[in-house]
Amino acid sequence: MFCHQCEETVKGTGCTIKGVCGKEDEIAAYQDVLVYLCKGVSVRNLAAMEQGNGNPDAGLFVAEALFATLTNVNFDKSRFTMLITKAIKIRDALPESGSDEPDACTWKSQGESDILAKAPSVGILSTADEDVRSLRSTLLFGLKGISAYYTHAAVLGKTDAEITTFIQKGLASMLKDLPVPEMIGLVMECGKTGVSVLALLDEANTSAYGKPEITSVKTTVAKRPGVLITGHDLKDLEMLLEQSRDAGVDVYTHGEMLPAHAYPAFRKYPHLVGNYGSSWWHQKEEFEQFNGPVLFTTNCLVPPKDTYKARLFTTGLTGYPGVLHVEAGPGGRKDFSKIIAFAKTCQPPTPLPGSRNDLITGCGHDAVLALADKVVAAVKSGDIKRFLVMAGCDGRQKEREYYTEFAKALPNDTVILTAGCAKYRYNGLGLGTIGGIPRVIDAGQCNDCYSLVVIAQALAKAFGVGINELPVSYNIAWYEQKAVLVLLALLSLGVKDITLGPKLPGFVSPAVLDVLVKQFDLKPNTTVQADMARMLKA
Ligand code: FSO
Ligand code: SF4
Repeated sequence: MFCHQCEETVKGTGCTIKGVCGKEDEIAAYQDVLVYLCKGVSVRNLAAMEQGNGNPDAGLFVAEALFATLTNVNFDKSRFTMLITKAIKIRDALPESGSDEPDACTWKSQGESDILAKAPSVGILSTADEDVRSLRSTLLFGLKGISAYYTHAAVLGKTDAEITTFIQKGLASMLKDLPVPEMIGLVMECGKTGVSVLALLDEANTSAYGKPEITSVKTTVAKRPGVLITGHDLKDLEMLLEQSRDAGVDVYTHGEMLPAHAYPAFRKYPHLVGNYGSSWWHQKEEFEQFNGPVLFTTNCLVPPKDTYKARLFTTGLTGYPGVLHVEAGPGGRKDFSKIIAFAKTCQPPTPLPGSRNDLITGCGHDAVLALADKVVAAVKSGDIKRFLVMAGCDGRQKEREYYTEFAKALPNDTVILTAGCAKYRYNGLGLGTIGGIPRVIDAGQCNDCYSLVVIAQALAKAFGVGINELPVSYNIAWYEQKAVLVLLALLSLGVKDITLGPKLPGFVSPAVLDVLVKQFDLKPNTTVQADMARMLKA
C-alpha cells in the first residue's frame, strides 16, 4: 500500500505497511481501485454529457465513492466491494468515450485477487514524476473534500451539477499527461469549487434546520441511558431525534456534532441533552465510558476496542467490519429503532472529568453578523486588536498541544475564529468575552468553514479594505482531506500568509511547496512564541 493523504502519515511521507489510522493494506488496495474506476466513470460520463446522454446520477455516485475513501470513514471490505461493483456497472452502462479509451474505462475485476493485483499499478505511486504526483494528489484530496461536503448537501436535497462535473473533470484529468500549469490551474479551480460547495452546504443546513444561534451547551450527563451520535450528518441526527422522542432515552452529541445544538430545529428536542466528550481521537476512552450505543454518521472512526465495539453502529458512508450498519431505506429514511431499543438496556453515561455547562457554539455567519456593529466598534476602539483563524482538525500527536498553548498565550484583546474539531484544543479554556463577543467564535463543524469566509468578507467590506489587509491571521491545523479542500478554498479567495500545522502535507513536493510559498506565502508553524510574535505584528 501507499497512502499519504492525511497529516498522520508515517514519517510525514506515506503509510506503506498499515495506516496509522488503522487502514490495512487490503482496504488501501480496494480504495485505490475504486478511485481508479471513478476516473473511468468520469471519462465516459463527461463524454456522454457532451453528447447530451450522460448519467445525471453518476456525479453523486462518484462523490459518495470518494467520500468513502476519506481518512477514517470506512474500513469495511464488503462495502468497498459493493462500491467497486456499482462503479463498473455505472461505467459500463455509459457509451464508450472513443476508440482509444484509457484502461480505467474498460478494466474489469473478477474478484479479490484481481483487485489486489491491480492496485499497485493504479495507486498514488503509479505516477512516477514527484511533482506530477504531488499535483495529482493535491487535486485528488481536494476532490475528496468537495465530495464529502457535496454528499452532505445532497442528503438535504441541495445539488449542483457544476460541482459534480468538476469532480469528474478533475478525476478524468489524472489519466492524461497534462502540462504542469494546467494541473496547477485545476488545483486552483478545485479551491474555487470548494467555496461553491461550502456555500451549497451552508444553504442546505440553514434551510433545513434554521440559522445557528449562539448557544451554551452542557457537557455534563443526565440520569437516563443515552445514544451518542458522532460525525457530521445533521439529517441522521434529525431522524434519530424524531425516532427517539418519548422513548425514555437521551441523545448526546460527540465531536463534530457539537454545533448541532445551535440549530433552532434541534433545540426543540428536550432529550438532546448535551455534548459528551471531545474531538475524534479521544473516542476510545470516551465511548468506553458512555455505556450506551454510539452512532457514526461520518468520519472520524477509529478502529474500536472490543470493550465497546458491540455498541457501535455505522450509517451513511462509514463502515467497520463486524459493526452493524444502518442502511437508508426508501426516501432516505433510516430505521434507528434497534439503536434506541439497545440504549434502553444500557447504563447511563459516566460523567467525564472537566464537564461544564457553558461550551459555546453556534457562532455562524448570521449570528456573528448580527453582532457586526459591536465587532466593528470593538476593532475601532482597540478592544479587539486581532482575529486569529484557528480552524481545522484536531489530532492525536503531542505536538498539537501547540494549539492549546497558542490559545492560552494570546493577549486578551484577540479573538479566535474557529470551525472543525480543532476547537477542542481551546474551547474549554474559558477565554471569556470582549464586550459580549465570545473570544472563541465557534462557527461550527469543519463543514461550516464557509461562515469564516463570510465573516472575513463582511469585515473587509465594513472596513473598506481587501481580505489580506484585515487584522486577521490564519493559524490552521489540518488532518484530513476536507481540511485540504478548505485550505485550497482560502487560497482561491486570495488569502495569503496562512500558517499551516502541525506539519506540512507529505504529498506536497519541494517544487510544489515552492509555488505555494512564492504565490501565497504559505508557512509551516514553528513555536508558539515565534508564530505569535509574527502574527500579532502583522
Ligand atoms: Fe475533525 Fe475528523 Fe470535521 Fe475532519 S472529525 S478531522 S476535517 O474528519 O471532519 O473536523
Ligand atoms: Fe496513513 Fe493517513 Fe492514509 Fe491512514 S489515511 S493510511 S494514516 S496516510
